[in-house]
Amino acid sequence: MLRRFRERALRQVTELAGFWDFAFLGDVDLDSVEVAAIRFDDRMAVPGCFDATPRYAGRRGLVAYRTRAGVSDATPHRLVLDGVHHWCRIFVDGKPVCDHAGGFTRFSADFTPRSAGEIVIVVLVDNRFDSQRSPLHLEYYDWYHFGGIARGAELHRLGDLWIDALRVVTVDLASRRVKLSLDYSGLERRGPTELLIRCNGQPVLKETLALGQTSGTIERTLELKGAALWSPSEPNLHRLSVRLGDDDQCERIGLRQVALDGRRILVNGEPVRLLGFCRHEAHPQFGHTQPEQLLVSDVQQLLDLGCNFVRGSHYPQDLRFLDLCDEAGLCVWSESSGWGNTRQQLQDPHFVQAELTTIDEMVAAAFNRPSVILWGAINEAETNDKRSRPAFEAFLGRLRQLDPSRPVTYACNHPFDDVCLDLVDVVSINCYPGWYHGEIDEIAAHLDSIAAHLEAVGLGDRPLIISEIGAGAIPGCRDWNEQRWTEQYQAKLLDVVIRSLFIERDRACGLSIWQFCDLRTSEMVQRVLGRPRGFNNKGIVDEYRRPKLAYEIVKRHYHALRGKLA
Ligand code: ADA
Repeated sequence: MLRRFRERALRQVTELAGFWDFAFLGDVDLDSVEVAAIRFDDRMAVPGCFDATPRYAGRRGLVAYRTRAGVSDATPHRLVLDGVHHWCRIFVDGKPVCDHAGGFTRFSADFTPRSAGEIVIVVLVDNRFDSQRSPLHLEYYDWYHFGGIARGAELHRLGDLWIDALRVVTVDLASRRVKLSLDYSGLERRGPTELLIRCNGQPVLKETLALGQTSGTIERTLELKGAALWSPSEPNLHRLSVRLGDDDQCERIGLRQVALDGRRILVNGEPVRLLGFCRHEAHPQFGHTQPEQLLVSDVQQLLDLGCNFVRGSHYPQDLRFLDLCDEAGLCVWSESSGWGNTRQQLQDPHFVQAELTTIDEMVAAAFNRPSVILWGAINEAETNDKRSRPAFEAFLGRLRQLDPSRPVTYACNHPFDDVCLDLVDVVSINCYPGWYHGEIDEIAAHLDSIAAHLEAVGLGDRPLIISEIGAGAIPGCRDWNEQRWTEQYQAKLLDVVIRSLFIERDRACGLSIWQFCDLRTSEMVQRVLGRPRGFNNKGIVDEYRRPKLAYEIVKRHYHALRGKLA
């Protein structure tokens, strides 16, 4: 996958994007499929979602993708896939090497080819709903679950010693000190091995190590003297490259610290008011795949709107989107996959494990992105039932364990009876006054009652983000009555929301309006009947990113509010 920086200079990496052979197998039993007998009678783009193409639109079933790649020797290799929906099984030269569930995270499959030459990679991909096999893709969720190899694919030659992960955390701003952790693996214990670290091309550390184990973690503290800090207004980035033996990895880091001070979120000690949108990764023509031009265009529009914040709803966003946010100074809430999960699901060890795995993958992939300032667990779960609490303890605990440097949250839609909110660092509330209940003139009172309740339950001193609020507007629907579903109603509602939250009050430190763009909803009849066009129409731009009336109103407010924080 082409990132905004070169991830490796030494490791042999083959980009697998392009046109793969394709076969739609349909509603067949996965285990009965004989891979060698598949007749590949079509072709498909990778990355891409097959069911966003006209021939397979709306179809669910098992499909097969096939490509070939060259390998130069019989040392360990790794296939790196950035997102396959919803479930897949990977075969290399006919042998199964990995199963994976969950479409929005990077994972990898290791194998050792028999010899130098050509290998054949087949990926069986399943976009059918199956709560056992893909517990994180459930039909009732309020978005259309597209299928396919939706994000990038690469083949890496690992050789005999390789870097598995690189994590960099800012430990002291004044001295520009960062802590670097490097996970490595190898085939055998090695003699002296060189470790070389450079920042922006300049050597900052050179050592010869005796690696006593075949795998382990190397930790070093580095002082990056004179390195400019990253902040939303000055998003300075630095290239940190590590070479271990013959392998290497480069990260583009930002020096910054996120902290909390009562009701405020601080970046480098400065309070930030988060002004933004919830963003889905969906497009009628590309499904969950995000072509570069779409990513650039979304970031341009978010900046044009005056945003400094994006909530990646309701799953980890494309890594290239995070790269662009790093450059633009857009702060990101990175959220694990989930939507409205019930207490039964949250008590099911299989579901909990799937969620924990996705959390691990999300954090591993986005750890070094300075734009990510907040980790979020599942959206709108049944957190008003105490039986859901152990699952949330596990999710938030895992996030903290993997990364103590960022605060954690989840989007709660039970502001008055949630029983897990004390577990978070930042309280985040989804609410729809003026849309699902009450009228526009009741919005301010509703926000006050949420604040009063938080105070009453001892959460009055924690930062508060209104993580969803909004109104549906069918694109082009304007009417003298300005009733619900018109663009005027949405514009009026969002005007009142922003005034109430930030001009007339200052309890909240953030807002992510629901939502940035319209998107297709689930095919379930109950869902479609409540969603004109079969779309969630609460976008401020439609699915082709054409602005609605509310765009200019939000833009005016957000630009005026930026920089006006005491
Ligand atoms: C919820 C949910 C969103 C969306 C929204 C709506 O708050 O988190 O994904 O479904 O409701 O539009 O009703």
